[in-house]
Amino acid sequence: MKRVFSGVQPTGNIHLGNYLGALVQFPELQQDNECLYCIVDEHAITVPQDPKELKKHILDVAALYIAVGIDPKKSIVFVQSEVSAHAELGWILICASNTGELFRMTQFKAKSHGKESVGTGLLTYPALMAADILLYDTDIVPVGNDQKQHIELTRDLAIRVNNKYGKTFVVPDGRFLKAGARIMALDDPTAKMSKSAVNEMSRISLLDEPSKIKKAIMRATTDSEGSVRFDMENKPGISNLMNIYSAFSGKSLEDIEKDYEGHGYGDFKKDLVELTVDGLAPIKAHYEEIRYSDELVRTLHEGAERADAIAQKTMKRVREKFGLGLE
Ligand code: ATP
Ligand code: LTN
Repeated sequence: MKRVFSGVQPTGNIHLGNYLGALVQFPELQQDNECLYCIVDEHAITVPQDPKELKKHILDVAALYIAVGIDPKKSIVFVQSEVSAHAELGWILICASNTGELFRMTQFKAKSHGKESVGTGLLTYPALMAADILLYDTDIVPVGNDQKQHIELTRDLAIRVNNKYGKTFVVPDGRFLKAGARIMALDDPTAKMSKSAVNEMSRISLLDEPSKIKKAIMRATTDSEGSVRFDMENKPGISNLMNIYSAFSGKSLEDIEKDYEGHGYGDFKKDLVELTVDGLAPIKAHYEEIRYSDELVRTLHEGAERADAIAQKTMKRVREKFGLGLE
């Protein structure tokens, strides 16, 4: 059995990018693997957060995890800050990393761009992400494409520590999907769909009403050519919508092109609205049942206990290898 680990930040409404890039992979992996799915609240505070909102968003993400099909009896679902070993190993891996490699991360460059000053956590964040993954001897990390560079750094750190101190960590692999790995903003297909974009019409959140989904898709930026053809470079708008269509329908891009030969964008978009609304409806219905049940918090406590038991074993090994603490 392989070990799987992934995390989502409790920083706002989970959108189609998060879902089709990462979350959609989570339930299918739990059949044949031992999975840990984490709500990474310590990552969220790399930028300022309102404490009340953060607490609420932690439970929102937990409920969505279960609503998309994660079974907390099979997988371990937990909150990062409830297992103190994340922060502990995070520090050790900060010490194992160089400032140069952290300054090179494109996410750091993007988030610090044009700002006079940013929090240090924004720079050291990939070492904490590496700690999340390496703590559990993870083999597979299902994520969106934007995390590729962070997974590479995690691998580099694992290999570096193993070379210096002897075999300490498992070297993990990222798992990226074809259609959903990089969903772009609906109003600007050159930018990643994001929780933080100002324009609500740039994204579809998993809990959006059908009327909002319809509006956002019908208004989505396309081009003047009018043919449903995949060409990310020259036709990024329609290509992005085709990726979403493919992810929800399971159809290949070639089949979608064939199906819409001779049709305009209007027909395609109408069908995409239906596919998206139908695809998200069961998640939304399930979410409402879970979010305010007492069971949810109990599940998270239990998850943290199970995660902590694994993490403590790794930490014992790490302290030993690094020469930390007493004999
Ligand atoms: P955002 O940019 O929307 O604020 P994020 O990337 O900062 O999100 P998370 O919520 O932690 O942070 O992301 C959870 C998962 O969603 C990660 O695996 C990430 O790779 C994936 N993801 C985020 N945005 C997209 C996107 N536009 N397309 C595909 N996958 C995405
Ligand atoms: N960095 C990720 C969230 C994240 C994560 C992880 C993903 C934190 N720790 C461990 C996979 C494994 C993001 O911003 N999307």
